[in-house]
Formats: sequence, structure tokens, C-alpha cells
Amino acid sequence: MITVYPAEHALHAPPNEWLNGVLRPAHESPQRAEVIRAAVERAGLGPITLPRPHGLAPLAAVHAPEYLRFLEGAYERWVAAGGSPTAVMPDTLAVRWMGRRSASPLAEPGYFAFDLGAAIVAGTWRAAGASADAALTAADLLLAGERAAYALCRPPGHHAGHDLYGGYCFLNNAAIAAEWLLRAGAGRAASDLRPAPSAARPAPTVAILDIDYHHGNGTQQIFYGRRDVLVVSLHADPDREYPYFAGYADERGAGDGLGFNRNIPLPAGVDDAGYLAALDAALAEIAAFAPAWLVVSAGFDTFGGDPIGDFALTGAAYPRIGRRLAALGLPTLFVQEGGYAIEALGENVVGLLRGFEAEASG
Ligand code: Q9C
Ligand code: ZN
Repeated sequence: MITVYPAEHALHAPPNEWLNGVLRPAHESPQRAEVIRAAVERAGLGPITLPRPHGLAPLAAVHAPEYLRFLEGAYERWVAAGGSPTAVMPDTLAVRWMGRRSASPLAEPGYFAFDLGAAIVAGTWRAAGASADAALTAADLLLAGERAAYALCRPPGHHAGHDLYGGYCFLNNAAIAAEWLLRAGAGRAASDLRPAPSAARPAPTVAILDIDYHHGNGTQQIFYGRRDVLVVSLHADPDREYPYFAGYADERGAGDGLGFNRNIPLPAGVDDAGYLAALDAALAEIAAFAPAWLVVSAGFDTFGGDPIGDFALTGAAYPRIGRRLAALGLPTLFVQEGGYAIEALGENVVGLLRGFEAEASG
């Protein structure tokens, strides 16, 4: 399996994060990508390549143009207006009816942020762009005929919405890759605004399976009204866990997309057996949808030793998950999301990918 590693991820090194009222060192650190890369290399999983730049068009196919313009210059405008050079961190968020656009550059990040969990630093835009390019480059490998590829995305993406950042995420790498696969499958340029219905061939479809510990609220939002992308997420029940305000089982999609979003909230302490049972239900739905591609938002904060999760998965769960994913028989793109147990993260990632390969080749 080929790994795409965005070396520029290291330009994004957030100094700290708020966690339940405490300002502490950031969990989402450059070290995460480095331990994963080292483990992939040590395991001899396959070649490790750098992403190819794909430009802005595939990002603009998922995110609002004004949001991308904001991210690109957010740090410079913030600092120029007197904000702390340590990080962009708004003090006021545009919530519910407060949605006006203030002219103040110090207010701007509060318009696009949904939490205080994603500090923007000088290198964030470049790092997030490289991370998205990694997902796109790995998607290109599938389009070229590879059975699977792994995008070692950092910063992660599944909390980033159409024009919202938060939860360590800025660009939704999985959504960007899914949209790229759809448009390539339909034979259209990424710069086309929206696929026109074609009588000639059936519209291509993608399933996104999100196995990060947290609900993928950004991915859900982006595809909520769409039936060409089935989004299935297994995650901690939002009644006790971040992102709290989305991820409930009754969120099933809207309009054309009704029935094409599926949330499976799980209790604290869920173990390997409990998790695999829930996963089997998710996989049955994906099999029934019969997509052309599978995109896996692969988070490892489900691990029992994760500092911010409360599931009880052991390292042995990941190869078993990988095997089950391969059994779907779909071209599969793995997109790295969360996972903060630094000492076990590399091994868990390798476990998932090796499990997949063992089943795919056996
Ligand atoms: N101030 C991922 O695993 N924690 N993101 C609360 C809010 C946020 C996790 C901080 C956890 C985000 C990709
Ligand atoms: Zn997570």
C-alpha cells in the first residue's frame, strides 16, 4: 500500500488548546504524523511518496470561496490588527442569529470558527493545503487502478464544514477526496460547479465511513443534502462527547439526501467486540449502497489508551477492522483523522492497513 505523506504538515504546530476550561499543550501535534510515518516505514508497508499540488479548485468544490480566502490570509490579518502572533484565537463566535460580517480582522476568525479547538498559526494554511493534497494524490492512485492508498493527512479534516473550522480541522480532506473521485468518475473537471445529470451513464457514488472517535460533523454537513455520497459515522454519543451539537442517530440527511446519512453513537467503554458489532452494521449499509469507492476517515482515538477518548479498543481491534473493510471489495482510500496516544498510534495505523492488505490479498 502506498502512503502519501505531506512533509509540510510540520508547518502547523499549534501551541496549545482549550480542554474543558484548561489551556494545555496541544494534543494534535507534528509528532503524530512523524510517529505514523516512522511506523509505516519500519513495517515495510510500501512506498512513501509526497503529495502532488492540485491547486484550489478541488478545495473550492467542497468549501466556500470566502472561507478559503479567510484561511489563506487569516494569520497575517490577525497579527496586523494586533492579535497575538502565538495563534489566531477569536474571543467571540458567530452563533445562531449573530451572523453579521464585522469589518474587524480580529472578529473574522470568530465568523468561521465553531469552537476554540483549532489554533491558526503562520504555517496552517500551507500545512492544511498539503494535507488536502495528500488526500487528493492518494485518490489519484485509486483512479489509476490501485486497490487502496493511505493519505497520512495532518492536520486532520472531518470536523471542518463548508465554511467552518474547529476540532483541529481546517480543510475536510476526506470530503475533498470524495468529491474529487465523484467528478473524475463522471468525467468532469473539478472546476465544474456541480455535476449535471447524465443520461449516458449512472452517476458515480462514494461511501464515507468515519471511524474516528468523534462524530465527523463537517463531513456530515457537507454531504447532508446529497444522495451520491453515503456518510456513515461510528462515534462517541454526542450527549456526552464533542462535538456535542451533532452526531445523533436521528440525523438521517435532508431533501435529496434523506436516508444517506447514518450516525451510530456508542457508549463509553465500548470494547473490541462491541465496536466490531457496530461496525458490521455500518458495513452492511455500505454494502447495500454499493458505492464505486470507499473513503475511510481513519481516526485512532477509539484506542483504550487515547488521552481524549473513552472507548476501550485494544491494538488487536485495528487489524480486525482493516480485514472487515477489505471484505467489502471496494477501492478504498484511507484518510488519517485523529488519534492522540502517541506511543501506540503508529502501531495502530499499521495494524489497520496490514489487516486490510491481508484480507485483500488473501
Ligand atoms: N475547545 C479529531 O479527532 N476537543 N478532533 C475539544 C474544543 C476537540 C478532535 C476542544 C477534539 C477534536 C480530528
Ligand atoms: Zn477524533
